[in-house]
Amino acid sequence: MRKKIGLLVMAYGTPSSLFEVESYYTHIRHGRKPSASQIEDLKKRYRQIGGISPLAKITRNQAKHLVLKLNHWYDDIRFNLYLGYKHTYPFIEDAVKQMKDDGIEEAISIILAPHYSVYSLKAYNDRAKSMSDKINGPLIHHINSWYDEPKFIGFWANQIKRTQLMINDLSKSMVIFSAHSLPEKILINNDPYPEQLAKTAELIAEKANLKYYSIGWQSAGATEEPWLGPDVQDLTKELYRKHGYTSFIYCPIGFVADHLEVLYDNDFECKAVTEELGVNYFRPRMPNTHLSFIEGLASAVSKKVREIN
Ligand code: FEC
Repeated sequence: MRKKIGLLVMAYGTPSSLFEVESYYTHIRHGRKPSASQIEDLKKRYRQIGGISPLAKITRNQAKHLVLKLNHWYDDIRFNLYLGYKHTYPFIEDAVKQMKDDGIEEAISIILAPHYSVYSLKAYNDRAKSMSDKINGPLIHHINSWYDEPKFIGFWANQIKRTQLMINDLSKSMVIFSAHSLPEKILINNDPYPEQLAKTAELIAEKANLKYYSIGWQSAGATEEPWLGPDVQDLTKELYRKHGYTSFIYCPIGFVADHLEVLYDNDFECKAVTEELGVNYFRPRMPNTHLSFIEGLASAVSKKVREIN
């Protein structure tokens, strides 16, 4: 008989309609209600990308593809999928409770974001753990990060090579790798986030034979405190001013799906910068449910399976 293991897939979550934007935004801000103009600004961004984010559907499909792949790989384990979101229903806690109700005793968790930070991914794991502690199980084995998974690296390297085919003068092109910015205070305790992003970029660059590339941060919050920089938009202007690049390839490698932060912050805001400079904007497709990416996630899970057996 196959051993039953819970597969807890955790992801950011998105509002299912513009009506939910206020409660979603309030949740992101740890219960502090945003001002009317902040809410309107966020709704405006969702409208700009078509009303709602495609993220919910993509996340569900990513999780389904992952569990199918794992159940295909293993004939002695049966993975049962549970999806829990950080900022919307069903929350991480709901998914842990559901596992318990379904009699799951042991689970592996994976977060649909590659790079670990105390400020971001740790919160997912902490919430899952405190719920399982509260209800006395299941035992959850966390995958903390998977930023160097070869299939994930290969996915991006291939996307870059494909994009380069559309560029006439490659010597005048620049690849910008990026992830969501976080408050600079994360650096005080040697948070691994910037280092992991740099490693992902290095591995992709190596595989795509890139001699030069740049790393930037994007989507910083509108707060008083300093956030990690350089911001991708400033970086674009700076690189253009110094080197006169005529094409920019944006690779938001800290994200794994088409969603607001990519479709608006890259495809609208960064694109506007390139238009202002009169240069070409390229943004390769996101991992979404690409086979190579799903196999990268499955490989991270199988490493955890080996570790716990
Ligand atoms: O498509 C969608 O509807 C959702 C896209 C979305 C993803 C995402 C991923 C990350 N965030 C991270 C950190 C922060 C910090 C703040 C923050 C704020 C927002 C807001 C929206 C939003 N985030 Fe997000 N994030 C997404 C969406 N995020 C909307 C609120 C408006 C705004 O600031 O733009 C600031 C909180 C505060 O103000 O106190 C910090 C990180 C990730 C990548 C890792 C992960 O997926 O968990 C880190 C997708």
